[in-house]
This record gives sequence, C-alpha cells and structure tokens, in this order.
Amino acid sequence: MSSGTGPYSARFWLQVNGTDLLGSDGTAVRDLNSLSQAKYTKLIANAKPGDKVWAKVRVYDQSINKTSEAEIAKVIGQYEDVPTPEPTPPPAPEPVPPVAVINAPSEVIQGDDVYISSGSYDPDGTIVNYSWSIIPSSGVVGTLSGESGTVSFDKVGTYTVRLTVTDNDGLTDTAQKTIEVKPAVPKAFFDYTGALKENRKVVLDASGSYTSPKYPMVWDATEWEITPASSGLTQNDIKIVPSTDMKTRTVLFKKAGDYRVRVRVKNSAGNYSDWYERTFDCCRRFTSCCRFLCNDHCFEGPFKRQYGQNRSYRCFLFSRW
Ligand SMILES: [Ca+2]
Repeated sequence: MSSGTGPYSARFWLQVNGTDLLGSDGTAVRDLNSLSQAKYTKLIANAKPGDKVWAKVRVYDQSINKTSEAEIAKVIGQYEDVPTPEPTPPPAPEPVPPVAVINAPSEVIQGDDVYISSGSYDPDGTIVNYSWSIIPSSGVVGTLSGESGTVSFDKVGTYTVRLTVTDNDGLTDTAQKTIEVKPAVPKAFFDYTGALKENRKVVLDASGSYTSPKYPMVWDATEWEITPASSGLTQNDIKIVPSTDMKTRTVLFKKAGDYRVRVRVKNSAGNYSDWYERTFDCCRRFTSCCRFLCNDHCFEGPFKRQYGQNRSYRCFLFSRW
C-alpha cells in the first residue's frame, strides 16, 4: 500500500545459501501503475531441503518520493510423504439368508418311527444352527436336534414340524411341514384246530392277529361273533365253552351246516381292527370230509372216478379265504 499515486517501481533480491540469484543489486521492475503489479518470479533450480532462501523487495512511489522494504527468510523443507491412497474397496455383497427345508413324510402311522431331516442350505455360507419344534408337543416321543432325528407320534392327529436355521451371518429362515398321524389299527385273523364235525370240539385261535409292537393287543377286548349261516340252524346249535381267554374260543357245532365266525381285535392304542370272517361247513359226524376249495366241478372228473359216485363226500367251504 502507498499513500501516493505512483508510478511505482520495485527491486527484488534473492539469495539461496547466501548466493545472490538476482545479482547483488537485485533486479528492478519499473513504471508500475499499481503496487499489485510489483511481482517477480524466479525458479530456484536444484533446490533441496535445508537450503536457506532469503528475499527482499523495495518499492518506490515516485509521487511522494518514498521507499519501503520488506524481506523474508525461509528454509526449504522436506517434502512430506504423500500416502498412496488405499484403493476403494468394492462394496461388500449383501449376505444371503439361508433356505430352510424339512424332509419328512406327510402321513405316518401312530407309533411308527419317523425319520425327519433337514435339507436346508445357505447359498453363500454355512448353516450354524438348527432349531426344531413339533406342535403340539404332547404325544411326540423323542426329539429332533441338529440336522435330523427320529421321533414317533403316540396320538393320532395333525402335527406341524417347524425348523429355523441360522447361517454364519446370523440370518435365519423357517420352514414348516404338516404330518398327518393315522391310527395304528390292528389286523384280525384266526385259525382253528379240531375236526369240523357235529359235536366235536373246535378251537378258534386269533393269536395270529397283528398289531404294532408298540401297541400290544388287548385280548380281553377281543370280540367274537359265531353265528349259524345255513337255514334251519339257530344260535342254540352252537355251544361256546366258557373261558376268560378271549384270544381263543372253543366251540361245538351241534348240527351239520354252515357257520360263520368273525373276530375283531383291539390294541393298546385303543384301536379296533376290521372284522375278519370265515364260514365253516360242519359235517355230519360219520361222513368223511375232504379239505379243499370247492366249486361245481368238485364232483366231476378224477375225483368222481377215484371215490365213485354213490358215496357222499362233503367239502369245507371257505368263504372270504
Ligand atoms: Ca448366508
């Protein structure tokens, strides 16, 4: 700044480590209209850190015939190491949640062992936890943990198996599957021993009936129906020997003819079987009996030739064999 009006001139000195770069008298710039034009640029070649730089300027305002000086000294500093910028990492991909899958039958029999497993997977990682539940929990025998397990269902009904899986990112997914539990129904069957003749003892035995090993038969609940099947016969023609063992019945058919026997059994699950039924043909006491499935051709062909046609033969008729 100046209180005068110019014109102005300026003279610059510059030293590096005491050596004049612009001469001992400096370098002048003249006839300036403004002090803002008082500039001089000099490149210091081969400058290095630690070099001492000194500069001075003297300005002159001709209108007021005055001069003013200013000087500055500096040491060239070390270039600071500019750190190499870290490359911008690509954005991390969004973690993908796992997919929960349950492998289980949709229909099972009460009491049967049921194998249930996970078919779950994680598209971008691993599954680190399996959490199972079965609803309702009452009636469920056994537990599921980890990737699989075996359970059984003691009660008939509809159950929901639920699986929540957690992946290594802490993300979860849940699947559920419905299992229909059908009753464990036993199967009735009976056989007999003894001759099927008038007033001869015949033992009917239902011990060949089937039930799941988990639900033993309740033999006391066995139901027998032994009824005449030929016209002319009545219930009085059947004698049932009293017995508390319901697994078997000992009977006498008093008259020749057809009799129908059927049985049904109950197991400890409380389920009854269907009826199992057979029809017997009881012979007269002193007739010979043959034992084979019979049809209209029984008395034809070789049979007739072997035994002659004047003798009376009877066949056992096994209906619903
Ligand atoms: Ca994942």
